[in-house]
Amino acid sequence: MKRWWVMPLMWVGAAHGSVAGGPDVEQAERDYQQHCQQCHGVNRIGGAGPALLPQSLSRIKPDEIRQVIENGRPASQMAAFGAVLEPARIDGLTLYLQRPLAVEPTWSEDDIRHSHHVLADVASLPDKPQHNADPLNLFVVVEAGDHHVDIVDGDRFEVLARFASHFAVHGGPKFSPDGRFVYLASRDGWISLYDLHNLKLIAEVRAGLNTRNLAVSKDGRWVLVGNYLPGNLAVLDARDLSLVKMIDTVGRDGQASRVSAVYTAPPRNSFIVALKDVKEVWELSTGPEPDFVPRRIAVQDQLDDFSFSPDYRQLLATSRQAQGGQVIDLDTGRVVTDIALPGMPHLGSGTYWKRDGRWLFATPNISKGLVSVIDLGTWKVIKQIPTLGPGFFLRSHVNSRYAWTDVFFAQGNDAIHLIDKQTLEIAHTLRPMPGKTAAHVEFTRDGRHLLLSIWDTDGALIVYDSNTLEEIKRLPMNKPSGKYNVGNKIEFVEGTSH
Ligand code: DHE
Repeated sequence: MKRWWVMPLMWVGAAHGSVAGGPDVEQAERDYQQHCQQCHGVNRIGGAGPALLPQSLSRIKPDEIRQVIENGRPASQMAAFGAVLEPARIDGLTLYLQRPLAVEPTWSEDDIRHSHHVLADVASLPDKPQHNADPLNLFVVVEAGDHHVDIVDGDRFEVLARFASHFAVHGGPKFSPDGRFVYLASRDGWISLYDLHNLKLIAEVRAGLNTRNLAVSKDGRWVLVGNYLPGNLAVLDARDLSLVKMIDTVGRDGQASRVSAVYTAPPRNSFIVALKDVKEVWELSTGPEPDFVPRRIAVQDQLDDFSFSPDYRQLLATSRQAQGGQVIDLDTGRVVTDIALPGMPHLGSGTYWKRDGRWLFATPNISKGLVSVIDLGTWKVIKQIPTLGPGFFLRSHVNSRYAWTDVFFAQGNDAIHLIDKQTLEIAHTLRPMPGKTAAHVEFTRDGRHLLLSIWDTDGALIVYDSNTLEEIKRLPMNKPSGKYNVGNKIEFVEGTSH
């Protein structure tokens, strides 16, 4: 799925020295050693600054990499090198950073253990909220523009705390079952444990070099981290993030695989693991005294992206072979049916709701301007709702009559559609800040209000009344991306992401 973000590398690159008119790789390497490695690590795996590996940079346009080298990054330690390096040397560095290392970097159990820091002793902290907001109606908001996280009071819509995160916290912070703790994963592999009662960071560990996401077990004891680099899983103790076990993700046929994503399946008391390179889905029991030995479910194809039925008995997955969706029964491990879905459905961002007593599941589509609606009883597509362009997220709440979706990949991505969950028609199209990308909403715990991101360095979090659609408040923010309501997440409510 990376292809929408990756700019093609125009430089095929000579192994040594420069080619006519091309960049001087050896010079770029010397420049890296002299100017960058102190913060970004001897072999580019990161240090005080983020990792500078192709895996870490693949979503950033080369031009942006160049800009950052030249001008630095505001509100960070990243200095500007425009006055130090000539333009051709900056070009060389830009290209050098996107090249794979000659030897793939490793990250061992010892590396994980050495990176582990406990920053506060939970036992000595009050176990009641030290703020006067409703602890189950807090939002955790990721500000991607300057790598910060905000804790927002979901009744007053005020920021209670703001702290610097590691580089590129991606989707899906997860919570302890009581909602006190939140676990964040950065693309660079850093896992952070934050106490929402005391508004304090508790612990951090680097569980991998390039991480996909994390999941917390139903009982709140374990954190599972899924990595691309190295391709493996790390089981952490949820109390302090200490390493419990590392599991290499190797298929039955011996082939190593990256991990696409990990999820918790509460009714099954297990973690479900999607593997990127082998035709298997894994289930790890999190019951009492778990051994974290995977149950391997053989599937017909590598599954790219998936979601669950409301009872977690079935997996809805996109598969290259089925050219659409595939339904897999998690108990039998069998494919129940294929679902003909056009384009590239983004099942992980899909959501379900009830209509006339039946469960429906709707998914946005990242290559076509439509939202597909599936009847979960028959697995038939009952409606394709045309939108203004391909979208990324879809979100609702049991108390909202609308499902909100964006047109992230379209020219006019300042638009937001509100789909009426009963008529399955677009009821409203809003343009909250014309010219600026609008995407990703999350509802308050009672569903009366919702927060929408304006995805821009000069962006905002806009609070709406979910019934009247009246704008209640605007909080200026720097590229707010995902936001997560504690109550909705720990109760796994209908309409939100799990
Ligand atoms: Fe995400 C969630 C994968 C690109 C913002 N994204 C997720 C999850 C996965 C995923 C597996 C679920 C995590 C969970 O619940 O724990 N994302 C991918 C990709 O494979 C993809 C397409 C390419 C990649 O490089 O990884 C991708 N994602 C992006 C972006 O470019 C976005 C827009 C900006 C960013 O931060 O990188 C982005 N992803 C998000 C957000 C969520 C997310 C905001 C959380 C959704 C939610 O509400 O739970």
